[in-house]
Amino acid sequence: ASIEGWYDENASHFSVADEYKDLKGLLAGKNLIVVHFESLESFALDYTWQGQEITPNLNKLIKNSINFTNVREQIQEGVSSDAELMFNTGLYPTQKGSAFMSYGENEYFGLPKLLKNEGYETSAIHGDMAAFWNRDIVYPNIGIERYVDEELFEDKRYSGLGILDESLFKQSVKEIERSTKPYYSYVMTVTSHTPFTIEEEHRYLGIPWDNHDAGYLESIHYTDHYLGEFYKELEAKGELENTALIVFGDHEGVHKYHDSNLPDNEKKLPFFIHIPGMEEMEINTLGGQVDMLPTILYLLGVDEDLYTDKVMGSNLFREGEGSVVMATGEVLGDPKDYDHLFNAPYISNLIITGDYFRAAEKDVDITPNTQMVEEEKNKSH
Ligand code: GP9
Repeated sequence: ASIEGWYDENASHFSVADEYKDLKGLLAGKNLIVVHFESLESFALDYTWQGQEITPNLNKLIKNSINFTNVREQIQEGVSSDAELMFNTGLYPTQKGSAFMSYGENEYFGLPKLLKNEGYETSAIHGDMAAFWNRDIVYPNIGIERYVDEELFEDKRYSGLGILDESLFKQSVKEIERSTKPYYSYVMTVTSHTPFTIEEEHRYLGIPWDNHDAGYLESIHYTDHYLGEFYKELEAKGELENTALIVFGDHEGVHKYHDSNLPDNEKKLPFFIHIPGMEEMEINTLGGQVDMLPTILYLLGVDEDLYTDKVMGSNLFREGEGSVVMATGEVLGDPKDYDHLFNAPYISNLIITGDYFRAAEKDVDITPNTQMVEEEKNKSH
């Protein structure tokens, strides 16, 4: 068995159910704005505090979106950087440490790189130090040409880990306006980062601060509020006419770091693609973060030959109920190709640690994992 063989087997994960065949190319040529939303969990979209929605703006956007409602967290120790890795490269995180930190110089397939080759202007905007998670090294390698880090922000008001998301979104409008169309703009929020100690003046829901979960809910609500302002401003400037807005939660927040009284989240993360004016469509296929990229590539109408030997997930428009391998190695769903899926994070680890896409030798043997597959199957069956 080899990595190439694994990719060949994975081809069936890209075949699309008949009802979704006409969606191919829906995003072709559009500007893409991606909001990587820090610590956003799915339960928060449905949750209310004394009748107030936590995420009224996300909920409104979803009404004109393709909404993937069964996507599970797959990050490892690289946390937010693993979410970026999966979204932009379609690889699973390394099993130890962070791929961004340890393998930042690798040759990567990247959504921004692919779009750049098609004439897109590509940028990332994040209110933190450029070197955090080694982003200043990794970004050029995945095709992000311009990285607007905290140094370049006009309004440098801090909260917690980085610059306030109010400032991030204002800065992002400016960056988007100055970008040549078509563009790919990756906007990364930070205010809803643990430990959720958002200042009183930014707590708009009025949840008593001695409520154990107030910090999480208030900080998510705060970022949602300015995402709503961001959207309005882009709309007013005519920037949304040929644009799709993609939003996803990078990893769990309140359930990851705290004992919480909030509803169980089952490791679900929001992921939706908003196109102004479209009718809401819900896709409930079980999947993970690594499936976001193949799904987007399908919607972009990219020729499959350009990515089926590089990205590792499944197209979420596939037939059937889907399946996912979690960071723990547990497989959810009932895949016909259990071994193939179980092996995926292990294969990805070989790809990243061996800099597979740069290496001339593609015939990498993957047999040592067979024993692990057997052990895991015995545990779960
Ligand atoms: C840091 C931010 C948060 O810049 O992206 O990272 P995390 O601690 O969630 O990995």
